Amino acid sequence: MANPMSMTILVVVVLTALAAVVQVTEAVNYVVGDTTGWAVPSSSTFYTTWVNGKNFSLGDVLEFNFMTGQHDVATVNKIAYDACSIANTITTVNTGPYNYTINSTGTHYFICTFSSGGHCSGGQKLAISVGSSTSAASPGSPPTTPSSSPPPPAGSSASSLAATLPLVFMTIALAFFY
Ligand SMILES: [Cu+2]
Repeated sequence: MANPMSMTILVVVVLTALAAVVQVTEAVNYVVGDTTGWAVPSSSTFYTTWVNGKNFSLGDVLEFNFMTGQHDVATVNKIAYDACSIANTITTVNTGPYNYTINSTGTHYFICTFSSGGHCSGGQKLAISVGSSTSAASPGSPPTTPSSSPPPPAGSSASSLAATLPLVFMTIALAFFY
């Protein structure tokens, strides 16, 4: 018969296992431009390059690091993004650093409106594509090509479960032996 101490250990281990599984779906925090931050980059393709290989999801956070008064972060549509037009911004944040939480799918466009769009023209512009799942197609790839779809993601959550479940069962067994 399990004694109170064993039950306590059991509860702790089960909660720890659950926490490990939940952690897999935790939001990712991206520092835009990494150490460059949110600035006029040395190359106009800098932020396009920064985006490459990243898989943005709902709930992830984009951290725009900039000095208040030197840059801003404006959300715009594709037309304004392409043209670096500052006439029709959707939202503008003037205070840095700014944490933007991704709350919708689709493509999100950001520019700096400083210098009448000159910062944007210099490359201070960011476009990210947000899929509804982790297996979302990369931006620009045709959506209807099932033959090229990747194998079902052997997700980290599955492997995490596989790693933690034996631990849980072992503890349950121990709890009954002691
Ligand atoms: Cu700027």
